[in-house]
Amino acid sequence: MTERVDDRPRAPREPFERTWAALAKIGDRGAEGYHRFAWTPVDLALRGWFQNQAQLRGMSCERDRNGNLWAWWGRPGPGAVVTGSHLDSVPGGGAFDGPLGVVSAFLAVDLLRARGVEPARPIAVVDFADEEGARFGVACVGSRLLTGSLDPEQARGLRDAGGVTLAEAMRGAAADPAAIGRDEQALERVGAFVELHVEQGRGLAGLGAPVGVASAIWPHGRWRYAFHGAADHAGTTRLADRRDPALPFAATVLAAREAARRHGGLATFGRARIEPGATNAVPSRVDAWLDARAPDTATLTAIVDGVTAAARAAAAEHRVRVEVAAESVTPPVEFGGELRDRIRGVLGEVPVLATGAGHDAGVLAAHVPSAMLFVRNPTGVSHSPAEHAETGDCLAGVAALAAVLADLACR
Ligand code: HGY
Ligand code: MN
Ligand code: MN
Ligand code: MN
Repeated sequence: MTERVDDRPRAPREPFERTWAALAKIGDRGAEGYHRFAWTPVDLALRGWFQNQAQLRGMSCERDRNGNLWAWWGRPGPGAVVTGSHLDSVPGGGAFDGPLGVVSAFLAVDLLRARGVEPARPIAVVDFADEEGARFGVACVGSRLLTGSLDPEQARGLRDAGGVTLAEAMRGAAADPAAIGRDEQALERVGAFVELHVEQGRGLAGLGAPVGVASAIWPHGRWRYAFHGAADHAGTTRLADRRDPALPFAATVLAAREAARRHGGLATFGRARIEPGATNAVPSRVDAWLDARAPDTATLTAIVDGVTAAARAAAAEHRVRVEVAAESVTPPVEFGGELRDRIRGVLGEVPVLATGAGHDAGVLAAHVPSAMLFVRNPTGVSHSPAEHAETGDCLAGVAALAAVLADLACR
């Protein structure tokens, strides 16, 4: 595939590498990847990095009632052009998912300033809190609370694996959980939101392009399957006498793969908890979480219904009770309209790609004009320490983002 020449001036390499290096150390467990979870000491270190980046640029920095950080070039006010992403990760995550969007935003500001650009509207760099939902189970907490698409009471009660609630975790970080909820003032300021993100897939690699524009986010969600059986001795309980919840769980994992294959979507059980977790006991309970995604809502529903039917049948077969609950469901997002066309006008003929990955831009899109830029990921691997993007492509992403911000903030 011939490399598509992107003749836009590249961003300088050294500032990118310097900014990146300071951030990359935080929450890095080497071969185990990144562990950056909401309201933990690592999160506070990430927030410290963000505030320092803002300070270095003379940008005012504020934390909104939901824990999102905003760095302002110009007085915060309506019609702002907002860019950024998130700094948290999944357990064992990669370096780029989230941070690339925040680092690129700061460096795009540098590039505009170096060119003497004087925006006619405020520009803000944002770090959305808890996008991955790795600690409390719900994705995009900061942007969902900001837009009023997550109930504050429900959010306060979310618990992590150790039983700590989001409210307790926020208090532990000197944030006030009583204040969380829709933030009209913050939302009114956002004239447009553009999120740059490493592509979580191989679309751009296959097209030989360093940068692309998002067309849509697939509908997707998270469902909890709780299998209730009966604890018993692993060494004395006959097979016929067992009510082992691990068996319907295992059948449901295989059924999810089959449902996704049959309907043309994706289904993953990436997280499960077997209790009491004794090697020599038949478990009493298995909690498992399904992540399902599909090109359209009907297909997503067909997959989840298929998985649920299989779970119920397998539970009945093993005299186990199963409860199924949706934990967060995201409708399809179209990044269409005037903003995407305007961005393509600025960037020229760059590829337009859909994605199955959720993003804060997907949450904001229902409330303010939103768009996404993707940067090539050579292998497409993400949510893994192996996630990667070449520095040259990252610099092309910064240059593209700077061109888009200049167009949106100066016209
Ligand atoms: O799960 C997702 O799709 C996103 O990476 N948070
Ligand atoms: Mn992610
Ligand atoms: Mn992300
Ligand atoms: Mn995301």
